[in-house]
Amino acid sequence: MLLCGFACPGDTAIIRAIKSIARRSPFRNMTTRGGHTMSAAMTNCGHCGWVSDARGYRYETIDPLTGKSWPDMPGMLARLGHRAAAAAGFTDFHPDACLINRYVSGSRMSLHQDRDEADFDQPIVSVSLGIPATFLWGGLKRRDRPEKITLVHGDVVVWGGPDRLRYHGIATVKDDRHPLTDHARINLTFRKAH
Ligand code: MD3
Ligand code: FE
Repeated sequence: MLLCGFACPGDTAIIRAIKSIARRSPFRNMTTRGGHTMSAAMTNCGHCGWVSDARGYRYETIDPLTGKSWPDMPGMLARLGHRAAAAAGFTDFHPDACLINRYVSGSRMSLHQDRDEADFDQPIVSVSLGIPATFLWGGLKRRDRPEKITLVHGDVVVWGGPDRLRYHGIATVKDDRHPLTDHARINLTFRKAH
């Protein structure tokens, strides 16, 4: 379910919270198991955070870059994720992880499934901020031709039920400017990892 502009009220507070998180756990370009560097920079907040390195993908309670726990998920962000899930009919969504992706011109995310979470009955809530991007919404098989959906500042999408394991990605981001994020797109994904 696409909730257009759901995150617009409070957007400046969200950006401020992300800057505070990134001072403690900086954005970094993680590597894949295959040794490729991801073009989107990432950090996390919450009890656990998504990490990728030569050993693969997983959730960790310690940020490997700092050796400390990930920054707490601000109540304001946890409530945003909870409210969006509820608006889409998912009650009792209490995220324990929030992955924060930062894209600039040339960044992309290739088609993948999100399968590192314990319970696929729990939805994922994504919040788009800053410059627009073309979201690629595929099917349950990698070869299914993805639909293109433009996501703009403030859009929130709730992915659950039969769509939870659909392949998805972000097409190469084009340069643009937004008053709150300058040349970047920031995407938050609220997850129940454990
Ligand atoms: C559809 N991020 O972090 S969010 C990711 O915009 C990721 O940064 C993209 O894919 C981004 O894993 C897309 C939207 C999203 C997230 C999870 C999904 C779409 C999804 C899970 C199932 C189906
Ligand atoms: Fe994903």
